[in-house]
Amino acid sequence: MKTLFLLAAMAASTNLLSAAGPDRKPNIVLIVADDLGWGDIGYHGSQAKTPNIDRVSSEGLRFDRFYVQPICTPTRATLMTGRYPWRTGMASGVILNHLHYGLPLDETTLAQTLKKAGYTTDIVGKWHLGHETPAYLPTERGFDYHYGLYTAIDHFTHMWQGGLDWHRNRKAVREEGYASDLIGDDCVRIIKEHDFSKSPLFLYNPMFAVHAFNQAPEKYTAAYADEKNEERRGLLGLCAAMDFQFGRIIDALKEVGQLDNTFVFFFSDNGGNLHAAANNGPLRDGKGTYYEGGLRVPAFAYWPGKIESGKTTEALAYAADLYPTFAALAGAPLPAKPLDGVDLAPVLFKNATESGRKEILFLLEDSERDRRGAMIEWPWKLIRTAKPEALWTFELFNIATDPSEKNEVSKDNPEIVQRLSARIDEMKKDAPPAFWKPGDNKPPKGWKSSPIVGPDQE
Ligand SMILES: [Ca+2]
Repeated sequence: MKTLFLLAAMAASTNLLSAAGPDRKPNIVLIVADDLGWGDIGYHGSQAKTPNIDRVSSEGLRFDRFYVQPICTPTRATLMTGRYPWRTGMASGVILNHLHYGLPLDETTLAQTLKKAGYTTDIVGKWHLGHETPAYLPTERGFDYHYGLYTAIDHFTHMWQGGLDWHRNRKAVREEGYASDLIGDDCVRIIKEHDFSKSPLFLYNPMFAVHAFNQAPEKYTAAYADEKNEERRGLLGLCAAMDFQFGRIIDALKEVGQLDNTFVFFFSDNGGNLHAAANNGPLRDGKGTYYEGGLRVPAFAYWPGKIESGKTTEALAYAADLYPTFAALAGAPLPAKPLDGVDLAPVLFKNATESGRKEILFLLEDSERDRRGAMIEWPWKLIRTAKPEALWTFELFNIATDPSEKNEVSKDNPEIVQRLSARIDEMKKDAPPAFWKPGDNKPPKGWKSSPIVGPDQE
């Protein structure tokens, strides 16, 4: 008994030393903007002013070729599993209030993996990977703590379709306040209260900014009083809120003396929504499409003293790459299922100009009614679309020389079209059917939201 106690005490003190000593594991802070367009970030020359993001990214490494899926749930599924969302049935559609599915429970989430490596794992913001049963909720998927929403909300009332979607650790909470302010407050609180001598922190902050509705308090829209389009002014206010809260997180890390021991990564979950006044700059189209405006997003990494300041990389990267990258930083074991990501460490820390990634397969809807897929095999991008009983329609672009996708060149390159199309078929041949079915974008007739979204009680 005595020996056991002694061993336990030794183990505890060893953990303490390794957490606080020179070989301590870095904190990981992952901030994900929602629907932020390529042209709505200050450093891309935008009307939107994002001074904090501009400054911090200029002191880190900007990713110029960072790709995601074109809508919310598929990108988040990619991020949490390190796997293409079509491997998990999550590539099509988003999990709306009335839908019942969630990220399959046999997937090992990024949070579970980091937890195994000794991290405290907190998520503050939007989950969007299932809310039907407690088993789907973030606190059952590797997170020690969750605050925020499961699906979508009005930024002020935190309601959606008549249901309250605002929660703290599986308890519905009614609070006053603008969602971005409350989410930012909680991130700052977590950083200030965390005992970094006991465990490194993984803070995942999927913001709800800048997602529609385009609502923002006057303090965020005041700088844009000249903007006459109300939708656009609201979006600019959301960008200001996003940037302000981002800045507070960096300041909090500095205040607690953890900035030099924290790896920060920022990206947008998909391109800007052109139906909600977003701007994707010179990129074509936006959210929900396979054009660059839907898939190529602002992204950067920041770690003072570890990542060289003032650079932009052209290395091809995809949301799935963050899983192995974070796991390697954390010294965490990878899950048994094969990942679709590459460790970005050589790009981040050794100035490698290539990530090793050669291709990315995107699938949005792959049902009997509407089939759409896209494949990047650098520098080519093939988009293929078909309606029932119809042959594929192909579009091919050289996205290295034609980033705005103005020149469709499929007719001139039939071999490339054929190769990439065959590669899509090959990659997805064992994919399970998508959970999302045609018609799922609308609730069934007569459907009413429960007063609280998800299984929570007040
Ligand atoms: Ca989104």
